[in-house]
Amino acid sequence: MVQDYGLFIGGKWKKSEGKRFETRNPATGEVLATFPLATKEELGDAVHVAKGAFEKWRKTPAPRRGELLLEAARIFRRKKEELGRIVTTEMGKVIAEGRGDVQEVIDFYEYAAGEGRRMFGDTVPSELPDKMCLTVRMPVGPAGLITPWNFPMAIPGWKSGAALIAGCPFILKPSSLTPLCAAKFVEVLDEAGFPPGVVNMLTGSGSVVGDGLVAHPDIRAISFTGGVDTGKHVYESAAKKMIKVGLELGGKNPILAMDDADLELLMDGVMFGAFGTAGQRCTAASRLIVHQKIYDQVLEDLAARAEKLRIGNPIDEKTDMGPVASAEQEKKVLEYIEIGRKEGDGLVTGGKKLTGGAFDKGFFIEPTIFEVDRRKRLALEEIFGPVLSVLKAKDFDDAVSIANSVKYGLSSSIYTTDLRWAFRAMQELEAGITYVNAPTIGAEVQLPFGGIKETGPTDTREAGPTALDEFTYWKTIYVDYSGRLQRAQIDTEKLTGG
Ligand code: UN1
Repeated sequence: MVQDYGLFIGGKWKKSEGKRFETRNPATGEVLATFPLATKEELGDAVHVAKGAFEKWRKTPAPRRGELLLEAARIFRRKKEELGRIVTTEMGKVIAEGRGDVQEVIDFYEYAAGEGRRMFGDTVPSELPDKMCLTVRMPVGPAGLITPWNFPMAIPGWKSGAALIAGCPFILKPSSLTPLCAAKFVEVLDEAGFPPGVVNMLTGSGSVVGDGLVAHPDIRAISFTGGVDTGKHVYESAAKKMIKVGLELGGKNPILAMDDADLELLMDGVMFGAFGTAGQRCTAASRLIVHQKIYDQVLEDLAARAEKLRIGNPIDEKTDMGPVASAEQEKKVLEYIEIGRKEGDGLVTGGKKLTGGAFDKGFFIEPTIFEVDRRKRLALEEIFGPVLSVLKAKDFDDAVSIANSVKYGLSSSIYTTDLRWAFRAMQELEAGITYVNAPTIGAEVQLPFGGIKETGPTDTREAGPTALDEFTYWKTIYVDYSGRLQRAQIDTEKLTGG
């Protein structure tokens, strides 16, 4: 039975006045549930409720907030299989990755809960006697979390875990391709017992809910993961309010393959990095930059490996790659394949939509590999699908210069058995993340995640200890216990005797 969901506001599911939309399985076309397009008034209600809840939530001791995060992590663990299957059914990633999506929430909630007992500030010596100086983190206020469809549990998990432990209630606006995952996500938080108004979820359009959150005076932080154009728009609007903004806007992530690389290891990494999640990760390995000495060998091995991948319904444990997430996504990827053909890129394998039988019901595209010249669009633009561009490099320096020639800077990787290349790559690759002898995907939650250049501003990082920066500001506190007026910068002679 198809369930009709409402909006989650103030700890309750509320009926909406808005029109409804359907969410579907991208492998089968089956309708999974319907959701409302929240109205402007409903957005106002949700922000009002979140603002009210902030007063109590910010005063709840952080270790107590952490206990609720741990409780949520326990429920996510108990429901991991059920939720993992929903991720796969609604978004289309293979079931092992669907489970991984949920695991990433468990990991981060446990990590963030611990932060509730740390959240370290500094104590700093004063220049005056009988005076103490310290810094503490303060929650900024209600936050808007705008999340994509490719990690429909994990990304809401990173953003909400950090907001919650910091003391900020939030309104989650999930992608309209994966509202069911978001609904299941907030159901877990509800079961964990977060106070009413701390957790809220509004489905709807970017123009009403997304823009509405960014512009609302009572929303004090925005965390957005999505495309560059929307990200820039969010950044500009948020700047008008001078609020905190976290942005993660994609990548064109390179794997550098040096002539001394372990080729088996490289092939395993490239297959997982390029075609895992059907290439629909911000961190996907979408460029393979190969040293000329091993280029022909690599190309041959790649085609053989890609052709062996089993494409099909992602719920089947044996499937290696599922569909792309939507008709729109399929159209975009096929357009890029067409651009590759027109620009004269050499098609190594794949390049077609899969049709016939069960494929006709979903959005299946062959794992596709092109030989690409470094100045062509397939070498520079994010595709967000199962399309890998292979580029030939003269040597290490040439490989690095190709790697750094794009507008993005999220993840990067080098395969080499020579320490010198590995360490130089760590220094020279322009990216927020560099892997050595591992693909560009698979970041762990206890480390900062984010990029440089047009991937996003460098002042915020999701995950890791830096996650708190998105939702807190520093307060500096001076405590003078001398019992008299002491003047910094002026009463210096008394101390020096001069
Ligand atoms: C993303 O694609 O936006 O590092 C996030 C990874 C995952 C997260 C990807 N842990 O590939």
